[in-house]
Amino acid sequence: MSNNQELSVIFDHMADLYLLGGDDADKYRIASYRRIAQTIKYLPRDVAEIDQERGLKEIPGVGPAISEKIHEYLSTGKIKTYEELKGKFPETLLALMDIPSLGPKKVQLLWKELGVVDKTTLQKVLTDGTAEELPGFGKKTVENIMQGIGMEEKLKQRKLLGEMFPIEAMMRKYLQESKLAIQLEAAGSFRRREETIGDLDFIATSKKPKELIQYFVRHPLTIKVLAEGDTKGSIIIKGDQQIDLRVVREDEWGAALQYFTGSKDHNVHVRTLARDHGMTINEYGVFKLTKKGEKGKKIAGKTEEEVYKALGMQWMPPEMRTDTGEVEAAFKKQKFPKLIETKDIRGDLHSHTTCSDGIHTIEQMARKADELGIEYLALTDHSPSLIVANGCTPEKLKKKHVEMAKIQKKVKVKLLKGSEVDILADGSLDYPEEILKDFDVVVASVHSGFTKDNTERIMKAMENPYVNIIGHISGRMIGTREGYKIDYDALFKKAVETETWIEINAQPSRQDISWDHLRRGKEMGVKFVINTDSHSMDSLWSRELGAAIARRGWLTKEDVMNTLPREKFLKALKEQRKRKVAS
Ligand code: DGT
Ligand code: CA
Ligand code: CA
Ligand code: ZN
Repeated sequence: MSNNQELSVIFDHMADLYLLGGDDADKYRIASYRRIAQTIKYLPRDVAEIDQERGLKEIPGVGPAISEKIHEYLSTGKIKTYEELKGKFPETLLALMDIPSLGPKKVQLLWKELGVVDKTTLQKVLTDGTAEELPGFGKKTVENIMQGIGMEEKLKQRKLLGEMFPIEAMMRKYLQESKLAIQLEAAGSFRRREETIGDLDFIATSKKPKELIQYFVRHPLTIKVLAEGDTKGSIIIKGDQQIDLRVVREDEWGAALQYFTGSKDHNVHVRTLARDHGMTINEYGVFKLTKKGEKGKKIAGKTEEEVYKALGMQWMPPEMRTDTGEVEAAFKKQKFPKLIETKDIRGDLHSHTTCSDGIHTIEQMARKADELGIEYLALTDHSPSLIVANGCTPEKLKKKHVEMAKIQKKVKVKLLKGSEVDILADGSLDYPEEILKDFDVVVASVHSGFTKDNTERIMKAMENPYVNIIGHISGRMIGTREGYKIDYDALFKKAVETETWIEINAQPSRQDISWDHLRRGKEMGVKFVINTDSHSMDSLWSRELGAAIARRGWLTKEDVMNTLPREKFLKALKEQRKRKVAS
């Protein structure tokens, strides 16, 4: 899969390099490189496989020029145009553009005016005050860039959970195909569905551990073997992803899986409580402690359920192992909620089409939804004030709705007329009432004012009777932008009062609202919806990511409105509107 990761980076860099050269004339090309970078990153299968089976034309956005470049990469490992572009600039310059708040324009200025070529020279001009003097810079800009450097360093060695899904699936499939693994699972942060993931930790059982390790380290995408032992292998694959594999004994499978799933804090807490109850636990099993406090008889290890049970606890889904109360609850045999699953999600209430900044048409989105079994899909293009996102004017909306009615006859998914309407600075909405009225679903979101506290602004939007949902509540972008300030409790209270639903935005870099606010919201009575905020049909799968966020927040099907079957959901939507208008 990591041909995909690497190609995605290459296309993104090519767009950066054209911009860096000041090649604004090449807007079209730049946009198409950006688009293809996004598409490839989340493709469920490796481009090489797609190429062999059905051809690259299958991939949306791939025309002859891009197709040629991908072929070149697949056969030579390089793209000549890319190498030439890189040759025009200092080698270290490219990395600077990955720093949040530092786009090609700023990098170009820093380079040409102040001779900045890498992080060291950058740090220097940021701290000695010279950068501040550049046109378009200033104290605030400099501060933002410094913050950006910190964020980038934190994220550098980690990938977003959404980016890890295809990599994990690719490796799991490869290992399964060997027929050497009996049990197999990716443990660690991936199994817990953390927001970002460092390395992948596979655990397996096998009759032939050594052969399995040998097979593993010889994966075609391996670029470096870090370890190759009898029971443990560790590799780095293309795209700089570390993957570990441990082969354990069958009677130790549960203990190993539990141990390597973590979290570390969860494990430490479990071990402390085990000691208090005369037991000890490690990656090989659960053991009774002798009178002297030494490790005695082994009492469990084969399955995870058995391990927890021996400790006097009930088993819990890995997403809950955050050491935020689940350990005590499991000891007290408190009943855990039955967590929501991906298959429970029936509809998607936030998506974009070519009417605003989406890259696929209404028909393409609808057909993909059919393929994925999505029962209802709201096409919520941006409102006009969002110029960067090519917002939908009232005229464009009219055309869009006519087109939707036409497509609706050809597809199964129920298409809902929707909008992601901008919440303006004063909390009012970017469409007047006559237009809002006509939508089936209105998602209201903030897209500006990132340095302010936006609590009041969002509360005011919740009071608007036509707002069904608040989109991406904090505005954060993982690794590149902190969210603006908000008072979660105040917003939850208002959401319940005004009967406004809160979105769990499942875009891989957003994951917004973040999971750690969900339990509080649920306790206060908030209802949630899981949305993909897709800007392409290739993102509609990410409700799986939405389910993961919800599971980390202990949500059940009942907490999430779009688990309702179509008719019930449409009814709930109408009733919500009726009550909101009446109050
Ligand atoms: P990552 O890779 O940074 O995204 O996070 P993890 O959680 O996957 O961490 P990793 O790969 O270092 O270790 C995998 C699991 O192994 C971790 O979740 C818990 C367990 N583990 C690792 N080191 C320790 C340790 O020193 N003590 C305990 N109790 N568990 C550990
Ligand atoms: Ca890990
Ligand atoms: Ca590891
Ligand atoms: Zn938005």
